Amino acid sequence: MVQLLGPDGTFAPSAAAEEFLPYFERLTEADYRKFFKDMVTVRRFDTESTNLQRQGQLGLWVPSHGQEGAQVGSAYGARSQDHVFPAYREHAIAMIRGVDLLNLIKLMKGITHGGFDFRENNNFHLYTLVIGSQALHATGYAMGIKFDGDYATGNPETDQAVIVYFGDGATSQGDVSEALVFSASQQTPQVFFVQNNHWAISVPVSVQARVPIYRRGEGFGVPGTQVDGNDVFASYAVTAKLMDDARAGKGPALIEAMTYRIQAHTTSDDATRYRSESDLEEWIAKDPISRLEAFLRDKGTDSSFFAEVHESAADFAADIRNRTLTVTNPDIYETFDKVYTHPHPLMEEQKAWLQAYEASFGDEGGAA
Ligand SMILES: Cc1ncc(C[n+]2csc(CCOP(=O)(O)OP(=O)(O)O)c2C)c(N)n1
Ligand SMILES: [Mg+2]
Repeated sequence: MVQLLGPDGTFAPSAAAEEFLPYFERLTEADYRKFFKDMVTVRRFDTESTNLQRQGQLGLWVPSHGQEGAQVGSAYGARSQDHVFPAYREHAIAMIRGVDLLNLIKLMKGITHGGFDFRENNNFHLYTLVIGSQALHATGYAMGIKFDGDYATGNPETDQAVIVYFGDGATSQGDVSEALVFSASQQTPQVFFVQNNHWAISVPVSVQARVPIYRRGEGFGVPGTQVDGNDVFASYAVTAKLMDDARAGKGPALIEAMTYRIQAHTTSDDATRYRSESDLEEWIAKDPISRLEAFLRDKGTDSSFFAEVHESAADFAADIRNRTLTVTNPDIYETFDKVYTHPHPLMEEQKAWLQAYEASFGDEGGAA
């Protein structure tokens, strides 16, 4: 496993980390601090969103608590021209790509179909709740990049690659297998990033995979690398290298980031029914934020830095809360306008039917 930072924050690269070290060495003190700030901010946002769900503001929330190391590191491993295909708990990656996180809130409030266009959001694509289907979207997109010749030209500023995120459970889906087959045979410029958080709702990863997940790629011809997903530096270095390789035309790669889902699967799940307290404690001890904090403190980072980060994260969460409370429901007729990209006669017909039905109630008000 590739690891640079141990659970106690000691910098001790594992043997497997050697080929990725040059990527770590590019990072500056400012980058370390940025990684830390992003992890703290998104965890605070995640807690606020969970609270908003508990208070009846959202239909559902999907926590990312514990997975910030895998997400923040890998997000910085992609370049702005790359395309990112998330599953549904990649909040840190959305934030780093410049997505207004209120759009995620609106999605979980059930009032948009995603609410943003990837072209306006630094190539961050729509959240996908159908397990694994984004792997096919990503491979299709990467095939497009290949056919258009938008990679392997030798220009790092314009060559593109794709990164797709999914979970350990998703690796059992046919869609993911098909995406790997096509990616290998077409040698697409792409990285498959698996966050192995050890659970697919209540099903443990030991039931999903008899071999470590990073080895699953090999059978398809996609080489795999296992990384400590709670080590933000390792996640960054491995992703940055493999995305560079993909952009340069060296073919696809699979990364398995070992992490843990500290909260329940979603706010609709009760994780105490299927997992042990001792497992949880073991993983809390490997927390990605506290290990980077230990590293930074050891380097002499002033306490005021940590206080400022927590304060700004609280402000970020307060802003999300305030804006969530002002969000209004969209006009019901918009539903018909957003099924197709262009006006569609069937949608016009259905919309007219609903309008006539509503009007039939006269002044008593509509059924909707
Ligand atoms: C095609 C499909 N089947 C089943 C579900 C129900 N479902 C939602 S999340 C989930 C588990 C996914 O686990 P994993 O891929 O490990 O991702 P994680 O939520 O752990 O990040 C399942 C089975 C779904 N959303 N889509
Ligand atoms: Mg999982």
